[in-house]
Amino acid sequence: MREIHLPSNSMMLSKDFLYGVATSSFQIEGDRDGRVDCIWDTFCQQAGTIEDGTNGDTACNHIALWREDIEMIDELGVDAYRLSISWPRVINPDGTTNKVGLRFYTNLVDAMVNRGIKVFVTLYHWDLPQYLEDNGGWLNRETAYAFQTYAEVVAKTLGEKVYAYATLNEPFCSAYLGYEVGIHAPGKTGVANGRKAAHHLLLAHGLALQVLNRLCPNSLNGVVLNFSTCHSATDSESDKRAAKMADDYHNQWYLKPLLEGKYPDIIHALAVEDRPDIREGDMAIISQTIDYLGINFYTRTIYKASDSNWFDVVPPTSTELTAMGWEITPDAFTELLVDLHQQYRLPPIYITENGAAMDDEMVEGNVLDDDRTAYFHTHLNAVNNAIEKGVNIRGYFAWSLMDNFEWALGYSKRFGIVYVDYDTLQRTVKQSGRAYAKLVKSRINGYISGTK
Ligand code: GCO
Repeated sequence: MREIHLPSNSMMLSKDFLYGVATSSFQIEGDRDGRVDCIWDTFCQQAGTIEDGTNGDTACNHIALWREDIEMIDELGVDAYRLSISWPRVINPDGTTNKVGLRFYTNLVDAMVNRGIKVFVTLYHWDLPQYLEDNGGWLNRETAYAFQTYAEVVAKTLGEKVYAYATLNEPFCSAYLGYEVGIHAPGKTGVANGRKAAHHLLLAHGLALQVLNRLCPNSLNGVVLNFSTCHSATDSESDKRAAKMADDYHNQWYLKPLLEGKYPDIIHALAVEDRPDIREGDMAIISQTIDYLGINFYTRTIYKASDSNWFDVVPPTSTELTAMGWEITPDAFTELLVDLHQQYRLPPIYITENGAAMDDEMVEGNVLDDDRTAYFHTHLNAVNNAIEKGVNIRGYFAWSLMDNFEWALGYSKRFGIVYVDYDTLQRTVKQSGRAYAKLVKSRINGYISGTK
């Protein structure tokens, strides 16, 4: 069996470094009857949106099987579980709260805390209530204020039992994929829409952060961003410039406002009508201090200059790909972390997602996914390399606890360290899950000599 090894002096082998597993509400919960519709329910009903024509009606049926799932998390021995709350399971269209939905999350969090598992709650992992989308969704500034109200309900209910709150997961995906290129819900398109949605999401983050800091000052309150390092296809000046523009447009567009209160300069390259409407005070709300930054990383992206003075994606040339067709690039992970550390005054970092979809096969009750274990091995070592270069990284979450609904790709891609049989919903820990558990359990208490 393949294993995950770190250098013997790695601080990631001490219990000061936190290990967890991550999921999100729409991807695992099911039980559509227990909540109102979200934009993904609507999107799934539209022809041609989801590769395998599936939806989230049942998913992993986690709402029914949550006790078993907690048991499984506990058996893996991880320190923390990162989950998201379904906004449409908590707030009804008339503004009243869904008591059953709220009780579900209270029970879940209590059960975790009782087992000594730290809970990381994400408030928004893309499942916007459809009734808000009907009023414009993230194109409507009011949605940011509705999010603040929802955050208050959650913070009052779960309070400081939650170790860490994240306001948003990957606003890049919500804004760009959902409102600019339309491959995610709600399927809208256009630069103006994408940039407007991004601004309202960032505003929503800031407004929710105010509430979290007021009601849960002892929880860690932050946000989760995804990054793909932007590499240039060639050494030509125009391609290098294109890669830099892509980085500004896709990565820094979210981080710079949060940490420095301004958008990157590429905003000036946009037509005036495509720029977001930034009102007085917005950037101050957006750039309040966060306790931590969650970073999600999967792969790098290669760019070349486009004819229109913009940037184009170049497909990977490497043969080392995951089942998503994503290049396996652990060095780019270290590079990303070190670059961000050099560029910004970063708060403490948690790697809130990292993992790989692979073509898993269940053979006689086992999934021998050495390829996924190898991915974890190289990427955890990449994190260790960044720590050695001075980046303050406190923890790592494997994406994902179990196979689940992979958005526009439906159930066709498996990211789990636990296999889910979608006919029986039976869960089986994969070999990578055992390797991860072994690493987690091998840690020792306290300080490791030789580390900073
Ligand atoms: C994301 C989301 C997850 C995905 C995962 C794999 O990072 O896109 O947080 O919901 O399932 O990233 O694509």
